Amino acid sequence: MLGRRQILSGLGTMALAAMMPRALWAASIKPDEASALLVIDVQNCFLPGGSLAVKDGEQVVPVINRLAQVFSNVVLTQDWHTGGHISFASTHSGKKPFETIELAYGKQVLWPDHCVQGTDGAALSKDLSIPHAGLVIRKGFRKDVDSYSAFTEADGKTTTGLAAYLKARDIRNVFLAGLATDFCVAWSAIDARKAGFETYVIEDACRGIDAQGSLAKAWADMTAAGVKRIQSNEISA
Ligand code: VGL
Ligand code: ZN
Repeated sequence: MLGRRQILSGLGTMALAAMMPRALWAASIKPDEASALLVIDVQNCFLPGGSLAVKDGEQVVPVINRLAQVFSNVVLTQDWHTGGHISFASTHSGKKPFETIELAYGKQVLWPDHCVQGTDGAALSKDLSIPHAGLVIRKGFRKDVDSYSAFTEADGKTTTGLAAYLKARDIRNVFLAGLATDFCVAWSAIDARKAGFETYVIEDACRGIDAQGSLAKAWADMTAAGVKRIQSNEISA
């Protein structure tokens, strides 16, 4: 049974919590050896001046650089397409960027040419400062299959090997940041859940493309999959 004193002090804590600025209560997640930060596609093509620039994309870089310092396990991803890739509008006659087509594996949004293997556009941002990152995983490198997800290609079955890598290193918690929230971050987060990881998307460390409501839909899909939506100030060493 709770005594009167405990009930009163409990109420006091609740009242205090209601009054405190959120930032003071927020810092509650401490990444450990079983946690990894996945930095998704912080590449020139998705940054200002790039062929598929995400609005305010450059703003994620300082947030990610700061976050990375509290993770001993960091994986970077790189969208890495062939020339003439199936996801490029220019590959399909009469098609324009942001239109969709039906492929054998389902609906494919068509994009401007981006992240072609070995080009400057495909390079990771030079402003990223994460020298301790242990792995760079490339995806979407087969001409006829896209891969928003860092875990599984768009055919729904070909693995990148990332889940096995993380499990072999006893990682259980995956935190995601990068570009774009509604495509590569969301698909990676949902696949991380499917692979059994506790999964957190750090909202202010991501920016979205938001084509035809895709950002709201992505958050709804992520929430339904059990992905947790957090802010960078909730993470501390
Ligand atoms: C991405 C569209 C096409 C992403 C990659 O990184 O979110 N979006 N390729
Ligand atoms: Zn791509």
